Amino acid sequence: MSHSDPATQSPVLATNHAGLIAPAVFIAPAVSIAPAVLSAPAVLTTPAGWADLARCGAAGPTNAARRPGAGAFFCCLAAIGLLIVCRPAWLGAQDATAPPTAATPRLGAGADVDGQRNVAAEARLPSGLGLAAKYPGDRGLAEDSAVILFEDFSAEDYQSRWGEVRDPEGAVLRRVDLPLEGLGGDNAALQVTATLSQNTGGGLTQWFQPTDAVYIRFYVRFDKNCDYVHHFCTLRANKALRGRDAWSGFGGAGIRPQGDERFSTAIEPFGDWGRLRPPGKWNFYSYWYQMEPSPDGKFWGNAFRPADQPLIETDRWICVEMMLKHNTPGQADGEQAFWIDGQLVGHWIEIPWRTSGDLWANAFTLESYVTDRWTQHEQNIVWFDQVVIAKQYIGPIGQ
Ligand SMILES: [Ca+2]
Repeated sequence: MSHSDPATQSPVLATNHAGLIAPAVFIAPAVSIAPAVLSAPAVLTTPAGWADLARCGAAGPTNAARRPGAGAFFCCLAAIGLLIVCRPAWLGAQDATAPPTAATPRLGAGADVDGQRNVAAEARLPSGLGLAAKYPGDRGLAEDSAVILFEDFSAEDYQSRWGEVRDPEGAVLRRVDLPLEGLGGDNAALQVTATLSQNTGGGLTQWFQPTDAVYIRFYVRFDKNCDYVHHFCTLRANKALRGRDAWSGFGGAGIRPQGDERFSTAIEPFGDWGRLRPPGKWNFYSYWYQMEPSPDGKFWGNAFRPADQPLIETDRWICVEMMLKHNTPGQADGEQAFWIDGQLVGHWIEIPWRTSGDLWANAFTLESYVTDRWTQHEQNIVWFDQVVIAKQYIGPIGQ
């Protein structure tokens, strides 16, 4: 569920603090390559880090006064520390949490919690059947030149096709026999079981060769007893496909991104802080360099929610598709959209995702991350299937 509770942060951030594991290779779809990994240092420049530095600087003179002969040295050190902490404009430093100034004019707008800027009704994008309609049961879809990644969980070693697997104690992810009920395809699906007393759920992440407009389609089925879900399926922009920079888009919960560092958007169930029947209604939860601050002054994901949406149904397969179009650096011409069962439900334009043409959405995480304080059920099960990343609108499975 999307919200601004500092007590419940992204699992990825926790992973970062514990020590990053980054993929050393880009793994092409449908090609199994053992994921060689390397450790990357967890060096994060965050406002919290700056605050720590400020506290150290303030302590300097006090300590110096207790050490004859060292006073001048520590005074100089404190002065340098204060300059770094204050970061005056002539140093050229940027404050990651400061709102845009006259020097960095705001492009576009922030959150859209009541769907005022949703242009889905204008039907600027396709809907209904799409690329997948040419491949009944998704058979052969993986070979289409527009497809970047295809995963139907038909292979027992499906995890080898993903760059990162989060499966605590091996108790979360399970390949199960659960047909798509008349939609065709194979019978295998991915079950994600989050157990409150044991884990926060889990999922899969894959890095992929980026494209200007990226479409991601998956089928999801919420168990009838599935409670609120905190975070769901996220598309992230990282500075690179491999090594340490492949993780620049992860973590950073509550922090406004730099425009050349990361942006992200997640399609998630929104439970309205326990007010909607679980799992809630669909919304986007997005981070970008000109996002709006939350009432607590931090930068939690900005929500994009269509008005008048029905509650998400449980106990049936739902076709979810999301699209992100990159902006031209310096212009607010980026977009995002999502479809439910082939119907365009949310579409937002004029989003300035990035400042750099080198930054691309290049990692997708398929997961069910459960931590919300409103979540009461001990076991929360979600199934996923028929995951496709493509350069064009994919649409539901064709018959
Ligand atoms: Ca399948």
